[in-house]
Amino acid sequence: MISRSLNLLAPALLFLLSCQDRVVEPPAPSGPIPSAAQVAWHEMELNAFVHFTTNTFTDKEWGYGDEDPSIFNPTAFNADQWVTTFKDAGFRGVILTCKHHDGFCLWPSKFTEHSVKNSPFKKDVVKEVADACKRHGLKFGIYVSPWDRNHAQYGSPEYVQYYRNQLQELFTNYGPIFEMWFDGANGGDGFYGGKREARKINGSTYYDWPTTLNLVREAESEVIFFSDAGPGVRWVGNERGVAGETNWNTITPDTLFAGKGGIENLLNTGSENGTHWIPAEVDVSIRPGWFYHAKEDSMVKTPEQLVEIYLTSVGRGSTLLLNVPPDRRGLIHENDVQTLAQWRALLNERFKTNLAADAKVTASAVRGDSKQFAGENVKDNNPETYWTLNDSERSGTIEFSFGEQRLVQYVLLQEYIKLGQRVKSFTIEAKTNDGWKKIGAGTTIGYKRIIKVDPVEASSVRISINDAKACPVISTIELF
Ligand code: FUL
Repeated sequence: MISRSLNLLAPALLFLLSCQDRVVEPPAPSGPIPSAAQVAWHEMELNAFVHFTTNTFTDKEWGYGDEDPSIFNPTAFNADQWVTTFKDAGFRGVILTCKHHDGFCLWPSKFTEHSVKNSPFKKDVVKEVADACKRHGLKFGIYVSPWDRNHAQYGSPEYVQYYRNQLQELFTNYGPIFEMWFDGANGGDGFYGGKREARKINGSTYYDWPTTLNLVREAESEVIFFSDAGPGVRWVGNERGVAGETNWNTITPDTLFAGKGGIENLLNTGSENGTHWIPAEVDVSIRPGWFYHAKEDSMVKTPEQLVEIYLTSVGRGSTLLLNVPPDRRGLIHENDVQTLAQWRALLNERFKTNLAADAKVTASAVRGDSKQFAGENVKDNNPETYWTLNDSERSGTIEFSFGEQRLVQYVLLQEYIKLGQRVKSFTIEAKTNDGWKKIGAGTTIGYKRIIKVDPVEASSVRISINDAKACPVISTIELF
């Protein structure tokens, strides 16, 4: 009898022992994965864009490049005021138009006379802003327009050399530079460039981007290149502040290039089976224009509009690049300062109490039944730990019980993107007094997904991952 029980117990004991000893391997990466610099870029979430040049003084959006530098005179210029305004709003970086299409340089470039050095202002705006960013702990990035309406040789190989010289000047003297933004305006096939006359260039070949990027990388190996097509981050396909509801960080860039038209929808959603990790960046202005115009003082977006933009950008796995243009004094206008502060207060208020933090977590399954991959990991504030399943599993549920009724309005989810973007479909349900109710759903998650659910009093919330490219790997879930 005793030996029979022992016979029965032995396998169970052996199983328990082997569970303790067994090392459960983490999932292998699925598809393209981000570089360390791209992960750091995702984590920034909010950056400020600054459009400032002669246009600020001529009331234009696209200068012709024939402006007299004497008009550039921001008499109360204060880069600390810009950067502290941005910092208080929660921005982590600033990208400055060092040169827009008018070709006017905000730094005293030795390669042109069309710059601050010939203005009454004289100061080096790029240095002022880069230094203010350092003082206040924000990263600094640059926008240097390839299209230059001032340069006489625009359209010829000499201009490309000029453009590269300027990049070298900037990367050598103003680093570290976290992101370089080159826009596609007048860069595509069949577009026209030059002062006030038509000058045809073929953007896909003229700029010879690979050579330029290699040059820049010699000075700043980790810099993130923004363009329609990447290679670091891609344009989101519109200037309204809206990333695709389905938003893959992956895309196949083979046939894409800066300035190529007709690819907006593709850029907006990315492709599930894209060959490269090139996430979308959402650039949008706080005002109708990119540059400051006094007539737009009353048209600054409201704090609520900015919350919506936050949800359709950061809340859809993108980074928001919000343009806030300084005025002719060289200051961020009072209306913009106010709306940014109110926006920050709204975000702090709406995402204040994370109900998941104290909830009891139950996962339908856990990879190798190992604690290392348990559901609890999604609420431990450690972005390096996650809940995941066995390799063959594409779906699973995780439930949060509060022990009492709580008002739920937002659900925040994060994938562990270092192992690739995986989730294709998910559903959110809440346990109300009338039983379980579906309160939200979505497709992709990526770095971050925030779903505004139908507000509901619930004692539990259940998130079901319905489908994924590989076993789902979820690093964070928060409920507000
Ligand atoms: C575009 C430019 O033409 C606009 O003036 C602005 O700089 C925007 C962010 O990019 O390509």
